[in-house]
Amino acid sequence: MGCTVIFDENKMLADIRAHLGDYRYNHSLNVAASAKALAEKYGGNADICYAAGLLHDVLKEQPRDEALEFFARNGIALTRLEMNAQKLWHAMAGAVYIKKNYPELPDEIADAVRYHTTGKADMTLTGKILFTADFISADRDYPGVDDMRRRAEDSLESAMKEGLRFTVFELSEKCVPIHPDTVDAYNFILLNERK
Ligand code: DGI
Ligand code: FE
Ligand code: FE
Repeated sequence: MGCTVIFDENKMLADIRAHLGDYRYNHSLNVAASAKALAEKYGGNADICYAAGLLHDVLKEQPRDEALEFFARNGIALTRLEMNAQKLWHAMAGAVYIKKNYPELPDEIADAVRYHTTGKADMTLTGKILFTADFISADRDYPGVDDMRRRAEDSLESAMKEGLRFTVFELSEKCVPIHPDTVDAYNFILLNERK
């Protein structure tokens, strides 16, 4: 009772299966496995991190029109930058979706999903674990993934610092706007580094 998470894995699996193609479905299973392993290593709640991994991209394939309607229906106002950065929508919409459809799950799951793409300053342990798991899951195969996996063995902060540095670098190289939460996440890590 009390501290037990009401955790229906089959409900989540059926839900993401219905929303996602094979590629993104498998990615979600892999992120869930990585998030669980990181939780075990860093003292997080393995069930909560696993659930966050399963659900983190649930609305990644939502069509543009549906996403805009979903925001309007749920009273979510997008900033001008967010309106122009469709890649950020699935994190914002996913968090609202989880709150509505999984009232039995703790709020930190929806919160971790909300910030899994941008990060933010001073994230929860679950948030850091999900953010890192998304970079190192078994399906990831980008130049530098081995370095990210080594960093994740060392500390979540080391992996997040590199992930955020990489994101800021890539976006700025393509002249894509950087969300204030991404900048806040990056600065927070640098300013709180143990020297
Ligand atoms: O959903 P995934 O592909 O698994 O990964 P994700 O949710 O981390 O999304 C990564 C994408 O989000 C990537 O194409 C870059 C984009 N992104 C991340 N931070 C920002 C951003 N896009 C903008 N415009 N601004 C950001 O700060
Ligand atoms: Fe995502
Ligand atoms: Fe993802």
